[in-house]
Amino acid sequence: MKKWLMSTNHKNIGMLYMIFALWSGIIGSSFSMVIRMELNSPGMWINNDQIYNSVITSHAFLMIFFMVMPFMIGGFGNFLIPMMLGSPDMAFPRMNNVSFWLLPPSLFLLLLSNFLFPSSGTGWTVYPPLSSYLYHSSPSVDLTIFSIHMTGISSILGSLNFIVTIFMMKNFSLNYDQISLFSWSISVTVILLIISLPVLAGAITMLLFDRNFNTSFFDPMGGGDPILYQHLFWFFGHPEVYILILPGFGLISQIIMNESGKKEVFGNLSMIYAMLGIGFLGFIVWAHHMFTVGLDIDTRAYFTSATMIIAVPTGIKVFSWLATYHGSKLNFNISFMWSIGFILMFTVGGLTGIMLSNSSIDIILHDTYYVVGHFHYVLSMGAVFSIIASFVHWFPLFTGMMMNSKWLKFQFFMMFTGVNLTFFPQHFLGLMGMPRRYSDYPDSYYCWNFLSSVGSMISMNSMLFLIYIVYDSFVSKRLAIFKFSQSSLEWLNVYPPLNHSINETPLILMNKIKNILNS
Ligand code: HAS
Ligand code: CU
Repeated sequence: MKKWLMSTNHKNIGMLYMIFALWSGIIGSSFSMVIRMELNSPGMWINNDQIYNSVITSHAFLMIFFMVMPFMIGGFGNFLIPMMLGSPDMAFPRMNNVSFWLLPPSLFLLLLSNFLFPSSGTGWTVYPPLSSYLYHSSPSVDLTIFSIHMTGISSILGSLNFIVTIFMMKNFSLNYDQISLFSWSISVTVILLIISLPVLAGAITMLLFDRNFNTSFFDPMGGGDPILYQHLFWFFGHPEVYILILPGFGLISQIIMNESGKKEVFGNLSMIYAMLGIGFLGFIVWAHHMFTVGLDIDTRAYFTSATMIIAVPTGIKVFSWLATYHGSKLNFNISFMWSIGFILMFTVGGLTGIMLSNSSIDIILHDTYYVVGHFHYVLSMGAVFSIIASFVHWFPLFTGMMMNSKWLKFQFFMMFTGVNLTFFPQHFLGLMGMPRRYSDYPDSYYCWNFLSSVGSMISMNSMLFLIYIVYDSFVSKRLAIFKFSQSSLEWLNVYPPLNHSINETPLILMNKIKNILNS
């Protein structure tokens, strides 16, 4: 056990990340259920706005930093990328272990911040003056800041590891345009992380100094400026949302390539350029989160136009996925269903993003539930769908087991219904003027809020069902029938044929898969 926890093997570390992300996801979803219970009907159940705001803050931090990022980058990235590149392991295996082990103490600090009063009710943006000492006088915000510092260090170390691995340790027979789209998506993601995270670290350190050491970076009383914090935060924050979705794009590309039976995704090279384009554009649009702070009209015109341009590379990706499926013989299996669900729902979220990018419209919709609807379509139905899609897709490879495919299909439709019922009504609430981050509302918002809460219960139950399906696959010991097409075998195994570090894996049945592969 101890050997496994201290392992430097990329598959063991990938497993640790996935298990960690699963637990954080369970805590994060529990917080979301508290939110939906509070908003189920008018009136206050929690009866304390500070606690309500701390719940939404913890929900966001847990889902972003402790669920989506560890699952996609740490979990799938570690497990799959060395295999896809044909390298024996990550470039810095011991640093890899350190990256992982920075996360549990970081999670601990974040959760600990909830036990102080007032707890951190700042939202994930941690804007001053709300987050300043005056309005959050306990050490809770300091704990949150330390927690973000630690995940930040973890992400930077992980990013350096991936960038060196992908560009220095790929098999020499592969050109850069031949490495898998998932490897490319992780490369772009980690570059975004390396550029944007230090800016966040700077901002929260300045905030820490404002809170504890009498500086006034963000305090007008001492000549500072709270808007400066918003610029620094969103210079990180906008690239961060692409950090959350780009690995998902890569994962979905692998699945679609596999399920279509084609050798490559349609427009493989333009897919790479589209990701690079999204990554670059992501750095020059940050003020679309700040249209209401009093930017002048030219600045708003610039940020509106620049933001809208992102629809072009994203459209290239969406249409290329559809073109890959076009003309292929589809078998409606579970990987296919999740991938189509991803494309449809992510596009809905993307289009509402284009609505919000219009600064004049955003002045009305900013800080309403319309924004919440937007980002849950791209996150809960984009990022999370790509995680679940890949989880069910790669599960046989990871564990050697098969899940019950009929149950999985039912679970997909349950989840699909649940999340849409949860988040589609939130657009209506936003258009009606319901603000985000409030724990109570007038009766006129009751109907859509009630439906949203019902939807959240359906999706929560479907996730519990998925956990049961995983449990069932282990106890019934349904041996994996190898289901990957030749094209994905080439990406995964040909360079060299699965002969690396296989014996160190904790997954007992991996060797059986290896035999099937080599036969
Ligand atoms: Fe976003 C707020 C705009 C993508 C996540 N976003 C958020 C927040 C999060 C988030 C978490 O401009 C809230 C942060 C907070 O706590 O305050 N977002 C966009 C745009 C895109 C976009 C333009 N967002 C994402 C992704 C996310 C994410 C991806 C995470 C995974 N977002 C905004 C804006 C706000 C915002 C405003 C601030 C709102 C406010 O007031 O606070 C784009 O990347 C989306 C591109 C994708 C598509 C769909 C596929 C493209 C096709 C091509 C044809 C489409 C065309 C467009 C030509 C566009 C199919 C035609 C237009 C029509 C409307 C028909
Ligand atoms: Cu943004």
